[in-house]
Amino acid sequence: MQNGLSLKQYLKNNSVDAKLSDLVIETALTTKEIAGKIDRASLEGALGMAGSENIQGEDQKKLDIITNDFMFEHLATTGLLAGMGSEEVDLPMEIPTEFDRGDYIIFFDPLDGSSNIDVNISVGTIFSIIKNPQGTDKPAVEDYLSQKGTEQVCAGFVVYGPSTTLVLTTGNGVAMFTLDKSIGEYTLVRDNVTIPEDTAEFAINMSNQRFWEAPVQEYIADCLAGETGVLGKRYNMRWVASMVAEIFRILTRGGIFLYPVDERNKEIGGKLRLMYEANPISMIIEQAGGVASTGRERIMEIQPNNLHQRVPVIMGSKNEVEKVVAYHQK
Ligand code: P6P
Repeated sequence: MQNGLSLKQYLKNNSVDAKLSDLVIETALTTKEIAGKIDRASLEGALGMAGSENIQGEDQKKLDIITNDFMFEHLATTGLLAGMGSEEVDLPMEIPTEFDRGDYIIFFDPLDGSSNIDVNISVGTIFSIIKNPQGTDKPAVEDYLSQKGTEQVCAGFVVYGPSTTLVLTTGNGVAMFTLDKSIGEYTLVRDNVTIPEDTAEFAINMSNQRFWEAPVQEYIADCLAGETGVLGKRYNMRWVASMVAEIFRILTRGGIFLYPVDERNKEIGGKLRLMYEANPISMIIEQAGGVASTGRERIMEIQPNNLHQRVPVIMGSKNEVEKVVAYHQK
């Protein structure tokens, strides 16, 4: 094990609650199963469409459903959860009566960026863990939504890319673990990850430009104006269309990721979902010294009102995100 701590050792060294540590380890175990399934998908006919839609109205890939089942079926058996919420399932998922319940609720997007899976571009799993607020065996829907993102006890994501890497925070900084497939263990490769406060690299889907609100239109136009523009520097652009890949890059070399609300989706609040995309990623970004905003408010201060609610997302290098917030205040 390349001198890196195992995930279990890391959690112990950081005095993480024993039950929460067990839940993180079981979640990580499920992502190893997902990684193996993705590796073999093209060999097993698991690529392509499932022929169904999720509550988001998105056509589901076979792997969206397969990975969702992996997460639910394994985590339900751990006795560590009181319930789960998934991008792929309309309502909160209860723990089957044959299994014990625990103190936590987990939200997950089992396969983020799945539109990329058939073209062999990085995808990921994102998860957010909160305490079950009432401690009941069967949390009510309100119990899933009563806490803001600031109340998360753990957030993480896995990038299934050239390497399979877990990015994790339990509230004391951000750590990265690469899956050593020769031994099947996540191995610590970076601890106390911090995002450079400045950047000259933005990530946005430029094809939506005509639909954006004025502040984002103005900011991106100023980026494209380069050295002679008001921002006074040349910007580079990236767009992978897989949030976990963009965020991993930003954690590694800085940057700003924007999925703003636009004319087409402003009635529903934006594209990305609060509970299992924006909140967990925001916790990681903030724990790494970055900023995560809607442009008008801190994402983790939003009071949830729906399991699948959507929010605008502008996050990454502190000084750059604060510039974009200033554009919204003009
Ligand atoms: P677009 C993937 O579907 C996702 O939820 C994020 O991972 C990604 O950043 C975004 O949507 C891509 O959206 O409109 O470029 O396909």
